[in-house]
Amino acid sequence: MKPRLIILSALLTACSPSETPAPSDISGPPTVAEARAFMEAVEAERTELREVAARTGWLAQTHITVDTKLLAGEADKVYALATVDAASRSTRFSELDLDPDLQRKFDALRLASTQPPPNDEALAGEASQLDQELRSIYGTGTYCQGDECRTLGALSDVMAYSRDPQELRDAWAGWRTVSPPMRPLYTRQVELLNQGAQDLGFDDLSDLWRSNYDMSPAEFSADMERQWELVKPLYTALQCHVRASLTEQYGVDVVGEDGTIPAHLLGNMWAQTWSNVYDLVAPEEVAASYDMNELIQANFPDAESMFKTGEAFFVSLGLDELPDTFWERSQFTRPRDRQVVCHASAWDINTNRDVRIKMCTKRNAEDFTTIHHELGHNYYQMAYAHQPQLFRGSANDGFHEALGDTISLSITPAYLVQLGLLEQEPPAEEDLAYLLKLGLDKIAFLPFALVVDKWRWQVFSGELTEADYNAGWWKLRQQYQGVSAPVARSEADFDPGAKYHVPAGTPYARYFLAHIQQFQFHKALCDAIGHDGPLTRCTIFNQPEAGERLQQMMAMGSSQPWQDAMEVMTGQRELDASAVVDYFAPLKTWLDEQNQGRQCGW
Ligand code: X8Z
Ligand code: ZN
Repeated sequence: MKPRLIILSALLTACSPSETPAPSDISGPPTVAEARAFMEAVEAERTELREVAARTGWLAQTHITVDTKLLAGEADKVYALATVDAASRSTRFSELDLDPDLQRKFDALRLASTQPPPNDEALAGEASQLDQELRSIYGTGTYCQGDECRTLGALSDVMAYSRDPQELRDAWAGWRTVSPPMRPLYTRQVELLNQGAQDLGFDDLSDLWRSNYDMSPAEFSADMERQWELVKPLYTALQCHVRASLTEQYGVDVVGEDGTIPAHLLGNMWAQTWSNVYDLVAPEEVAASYDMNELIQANFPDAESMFKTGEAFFVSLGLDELPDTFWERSQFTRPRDRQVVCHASAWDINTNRDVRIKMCTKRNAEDFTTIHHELGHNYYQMAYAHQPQLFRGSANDGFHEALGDTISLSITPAYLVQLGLLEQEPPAEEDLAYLLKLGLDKIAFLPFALVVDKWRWQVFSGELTEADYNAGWWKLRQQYQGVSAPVARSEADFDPGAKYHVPAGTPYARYFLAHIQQFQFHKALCDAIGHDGPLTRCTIFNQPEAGERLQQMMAMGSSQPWQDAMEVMTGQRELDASAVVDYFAPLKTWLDEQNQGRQCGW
């Protein structure tokens, strides 16, 4: 069918009942053959509806208007309703003894929607429009003073480069004026999606989200906590040194004395990655001889050239070039003439290699890394496109997020030399600088990732109610990150909403997993190519053997438990944060020396 006809037919489906057989059509007890036919019909329907939802979603996010939101919401509703409806009808087969492959599809169907609406046309419509509205408030949000309005992009630049605490505080608080209107919408969305999760037999949405890891939700939460305990000493040491350095820079009056770091001083709008304050925390003896931002500025004339270099890395591993349509249809920079959702994302519109990236790329180090992150998504999507519909996904959602980051861990000085960005590899003494810079991003990120979903798990389970949304957020920020609000907060604020993934409804535990998995993957690939010496100096650039391993894992999609995919990649079957601890061991030694005589902790 031509795409135009698919769109028409899918929108018509909005007004007509689903075509898969309803249980009432069927007489007699369920059979395995019937279950198989049911699943085939479900997968066919999902393939079609998903493409329409992806196309309208792309349009709504790259051109936010009343109409695009409406159409995207409608397509999304049809797709989500079809999913929950099929899942509820699939219970007819739950007592059957199905082969593991088919059983896995039925399990996947129940978990397929991370935002499941109630199985009701009107309520599902409401949920989809709320979703569009929340995304749009975030995407179009600006902070205005008089006639001058600043976007998140402009405010983020202040957070990254300004060293004036007053200016930083203003940008920090300014962005958080965007989210309070989300609060009632979010509260209603939680109600609706919890009902949707309950319709599918889960306790609530937290139970559903945590059920997607080939283990029980309780086991998953316990594993997250266990991994956190492993890296906590490393984080505490980093937080302590950074805090002391920031106190030297800004003084006790600004930093305070309770052991936490005010969230506006860390170089990032959410204090989730800290490498932008590298210059403030690195003493002269660990100074780097090059500045990645400057290298990017000097060597890449535009965003597209940064993407080309990213693609070349994947191609050097033996993977395919990106299709022409990628270059024609992607959005690499912020358009001047319309409103878009700037938060970077990678899309697979269909299984016919129509993959795209939507980004408002800036020519800096952070976005160079993000490009590799996003390309990782697209390469993963192309690798599992041949799988049946319900297995078109990563082994678990952390794998998807880890893929491109794993490649980024290979952006070493040696690789920069090969690219011609650096003349020669810096001496071994500079390894510490590299490690500190990376640690400021990767180690600092871990407790932040925990906070975002611990907050939502509490909200979904009812442990945290609307009356305490903001207080609950800051309690977790304080507890895990040792970070505090620089400006008085109250329940008139809705600070979780100022982080993209909350209004967008994207689960966040995946990034916590990814920040561990990528170090496991990096080590395994470096071992596989016979790398000798510190892992900080290993790059898999130009190593097709590493590419083959990645491809083999990606091609599995979600057809097997993630532990199997982990084994293919690493020989291990568990998530293992000791890979992070080992990678950063020299940094930990150095941090402990720096911290001697300091009062650490909060
Ligand atoms: O959202 C993203 C990607 C898209 S999946 C740009 N990331 C998280 C974030 O920005 O908060 C990547 C790392 C964490
Ligand atoms: Zn991602």
